[in-house]
Amino acid sequence: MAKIDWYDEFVKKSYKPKSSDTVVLYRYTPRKGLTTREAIGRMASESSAGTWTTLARMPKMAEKLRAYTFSWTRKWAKIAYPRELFEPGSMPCFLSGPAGNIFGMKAIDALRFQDVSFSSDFLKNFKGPVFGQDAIKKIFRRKSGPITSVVPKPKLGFSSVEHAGYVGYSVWKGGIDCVKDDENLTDQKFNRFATRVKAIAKYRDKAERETGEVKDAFINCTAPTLKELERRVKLVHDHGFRYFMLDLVISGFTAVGTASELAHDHKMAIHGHRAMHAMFTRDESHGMSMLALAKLYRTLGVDQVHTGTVVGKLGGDKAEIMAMKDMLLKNKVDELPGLRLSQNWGKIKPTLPVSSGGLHPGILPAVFDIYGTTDIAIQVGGGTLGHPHGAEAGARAVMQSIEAYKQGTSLNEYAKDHKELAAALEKWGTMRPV
Ligand code: CAP
Ligand code: MG
Repeated sequence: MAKIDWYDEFVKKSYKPKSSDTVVLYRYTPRKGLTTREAIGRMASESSAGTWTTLARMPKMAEKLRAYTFSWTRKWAKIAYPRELFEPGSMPCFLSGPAGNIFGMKAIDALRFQDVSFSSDFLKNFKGPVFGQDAIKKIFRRKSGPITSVVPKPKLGFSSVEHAGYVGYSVWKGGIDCVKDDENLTDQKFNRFATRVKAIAKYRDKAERETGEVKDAFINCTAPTLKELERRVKLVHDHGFRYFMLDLVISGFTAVGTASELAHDHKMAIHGHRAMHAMFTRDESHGMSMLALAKLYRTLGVDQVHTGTVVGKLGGDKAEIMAMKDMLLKNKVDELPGLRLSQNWGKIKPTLPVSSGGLHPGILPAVFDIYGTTDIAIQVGGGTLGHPHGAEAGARAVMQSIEAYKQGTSLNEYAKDHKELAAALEKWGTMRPV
């Protein structure tokens, strides 16, 4: 009988990945009745150059384009992809294979893209972030972080001028670095994008004159088309901002690539929001890990990306967050079995993790402990604007909490002669919102 499929040719225990190969770590659950080999052969085949049946004619190149599952258990599999498979510098092309059809194959009940180890050959066609962690020094002219921001709350409703004049100006005066747009604010009728950019620039200049500090904003340039994205980034740039914000997942990888080009052209930093990530990062047996997603964004050139809080209102596993922040901040990381692959970033700069979502002054120390550093970015929306004495006092309470942590003083002790922090602690204590 003629052989029908050739999946088995994609499994090779003796294969030693070449230094130019890209390796992906998958967690997989084969369909009942299928052997491990049948499952992992399908994964390597369908995500590289194979198909479901043998073929009448094979091009010469086919052999070179073959991926191999070279290491596996019944739960984890590593697949090596040759460099020739991918268009240099194209994240969409890369994802179309290892993150493509295999996720829908009947043979695999569940599949998770846990991490990828990019070769230096793959990375050389990506520029990475313009600033990354250097933003602390180069943009804000400080020796250490965190970079602080506040999102107007409620999420939507403020006019452009209230957004800039009430929230922006008040929190800048209270010591915060940036006002940040919420993810679902783009260019609505009640708060037009262009008017907001102008108003934020005006109040930024006033706050900078009055405080003598550098102030900026994460203005959401997420747009319906790439042309409009470009137009919005240009407007933000022309108003003297050093940052712009992009909602990464919903905008798509081509948009992130485009944004990175714009950031390099204009010498700007990208604040990366991640709305929609939890649709596919949350289920630990299927989808893609947040760690892997964040790695794609560092590669593409996002200067700071939301990574979670552990103690705030949104999900996020502590071990994964700790593994992810090292992956984002370090130049080289080692493998952590079942969680992370090793990565050497070469010349690609770090990406700053952003901790946000249900934070308030009472739990900031816990966040810094988890991240092991204050050189990250934090966003405290409700936990600033819900302060009993208003936005500026709320901002002061956040800054006081940071200062106490840096001095190694307990919040309760510090609050004795810092009334804004005392009022915040009275309202929220160290509660962990759910
Ligand atoms: C936080 C926030 C952010 C989330 C996003 C919100 O506001 O503006 O969008 O942090 O989640 O809309 O919830 P608060 P993540 O400070 O008032 O909670 O950072 O996990 O991507
Ligand atoms: Mg938000």
